[in-house]
Amino acid sequence: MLKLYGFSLSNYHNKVKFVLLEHGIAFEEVCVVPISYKDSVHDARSPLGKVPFIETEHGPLCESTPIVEYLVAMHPDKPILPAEPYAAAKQRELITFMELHLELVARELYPEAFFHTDISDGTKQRVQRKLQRQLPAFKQLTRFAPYIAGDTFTLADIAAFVHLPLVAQASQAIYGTDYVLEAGIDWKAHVGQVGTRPAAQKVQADRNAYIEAQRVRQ
Ligand SMILES: N[C@@H](CCC(=O)N[C@@H](CS)C(=O)NCC(=O)O)C(=O)O
Repeated sequence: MLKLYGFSLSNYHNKVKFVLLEHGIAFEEVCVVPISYKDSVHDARSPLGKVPFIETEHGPLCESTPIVEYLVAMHPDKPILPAEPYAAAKQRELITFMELHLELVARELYPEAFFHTDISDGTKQRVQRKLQRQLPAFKQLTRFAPYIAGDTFTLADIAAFVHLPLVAQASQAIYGTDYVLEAGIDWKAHVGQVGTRPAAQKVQADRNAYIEAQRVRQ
């Protein structure tokens, strides 16, 4: 059976986990936290020590995008992505845009926004400029009616569900303004809509349990 390595706080881990749950693909989840993982051994399964990574019948695989693409190819019976090439490419476009131009940018804020570790003013200014330009650009690609690309739930909604709240909460914490909302993206309504799905609820419940366990430990 496929093994998914990562932890329930990780948005990239949760993207893959959501896909697996949503499409009823059997998997075993193995809890691996990046820092302790990096400290332990150099592991060719994920050489940068990032999560998620998977173990398959064919071998290991890291990076959430090729992992999802592998699932698409391995499960042609499951509608993870549309069969029509342009429709599938439009979903990949949204996901790439979110991850490259929003999440990866906002990620520089996370140490201070979420983990009590200061970041420099220079970083804050640089990230602010990018988010204020790139969020309105992203908005132009979306519909949110009610799903990100229209009236149908897609893979891009799974990515939005795990990534957009972090971008929004990080900008709120650092700048006092939710730049996602400011760009006209009602991410809370979207999270509410997607959050009705059993797979989303499982991902969210596991995430909350992880946060609670960390809180108790401190
Ligand atoms: N591009 C990677 C990003 C994965 C990623 O950044 N994962 C975070 C957790 S959300 C991580 O492992 N961080 C630890 C590190 O970068 O050392 C993917 O799509 O899988």
